[in-house]
Amino acid sequence: MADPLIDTPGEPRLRAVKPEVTETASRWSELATVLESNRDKKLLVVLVGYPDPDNIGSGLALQLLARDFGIETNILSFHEVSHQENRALVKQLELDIWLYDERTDLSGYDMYALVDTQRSESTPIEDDLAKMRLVAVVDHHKRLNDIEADFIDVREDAGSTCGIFAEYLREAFPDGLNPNEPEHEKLATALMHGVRSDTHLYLEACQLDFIASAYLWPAVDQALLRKISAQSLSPAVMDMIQSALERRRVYDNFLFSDVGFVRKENRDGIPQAADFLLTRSGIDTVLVFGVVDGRTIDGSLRTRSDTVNPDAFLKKAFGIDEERGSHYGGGNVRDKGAFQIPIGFLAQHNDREQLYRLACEIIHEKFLEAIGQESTT
Ligand SMILES: [Mn+2]
Repeated sequence: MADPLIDTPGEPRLRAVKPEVTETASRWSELATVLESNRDKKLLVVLVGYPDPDNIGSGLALQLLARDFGIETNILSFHEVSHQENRALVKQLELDIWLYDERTDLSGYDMYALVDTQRSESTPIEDDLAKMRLVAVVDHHKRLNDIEADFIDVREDAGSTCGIFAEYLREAFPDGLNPNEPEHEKLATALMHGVRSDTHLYLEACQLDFIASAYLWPAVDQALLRKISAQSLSPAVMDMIQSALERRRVYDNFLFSDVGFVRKENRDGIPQAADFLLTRSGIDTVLVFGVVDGRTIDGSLRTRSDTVNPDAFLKKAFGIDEERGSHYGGGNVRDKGAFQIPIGFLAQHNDREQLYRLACEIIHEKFLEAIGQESTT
């Protein structure tokens, strides 16, 4: 069947799309070759960090693509799905995401894949992973460390990893996903949600994300997509936004704030608070952090500045974790980034408030240094 997105003779105006399409074919066939050489094995998709629409959708896409090679794929997460939208995604689509605990049995897996992850965080299964083969890395984040895998497709200019997977699907299913097949409909809906959510509803999208959406659209369950993307804020997240508002400090067009102690399941309120504060006029860059489960300082950076590069900003501000040999944080080129700093030994301190003040001071100081301001406290 003719692909409406590929030019046909006599329609030169569509020609601009062609180079990307040609390259796509080779990327997918490369990945297909890797999958073929691992036929009938079991694949573990490791979601490092918090599950979000882009990494969940990407994991599902890889699962479906690998199935054609007799590969059984499980998606493993280390954190409970926390953002209200993501919970709705998992619940409404009845997704099967495996949540790690000490009893998780990884025997039987000799290969794994990483999707949509900077891998800035180490996982509790590092020893198991060391024994497995890393077969695929598909991502749009800047790499924090060098990585070796059988197949690597990292495109920093892509708005979403789901968009990259939609490209592979276009090669694997050139006639489109089938809306009458529940698995296809689920996948199309999840990928569409991933693209929308990672591109700020297409404001940060690139051509790849639009082509992906055009391809996915016929198989998307629109009513469900609307339901997933219109979830209301949980009271805990709303309280976090309130704390962030109350504690905000403004330096020119920078805003710095924190949300206090946060339970792991509410951790996604941190980026949401940052998103909200960024809507204040006169502000173009926001950093919000909180202490998660008393163990790590988690922060989010949001910017619409032309000059702030979140990845460079966070790497400069917080530097390198010597122990792991990687940066505490990083981000994409355009608009967001995150960092996580373990509190480690100090977490045993029984005066939580004092511990918090200390953390707050350090982060504040690093932030001021990064924006070139002197500390006034
Ligand atoms: Mn992403």
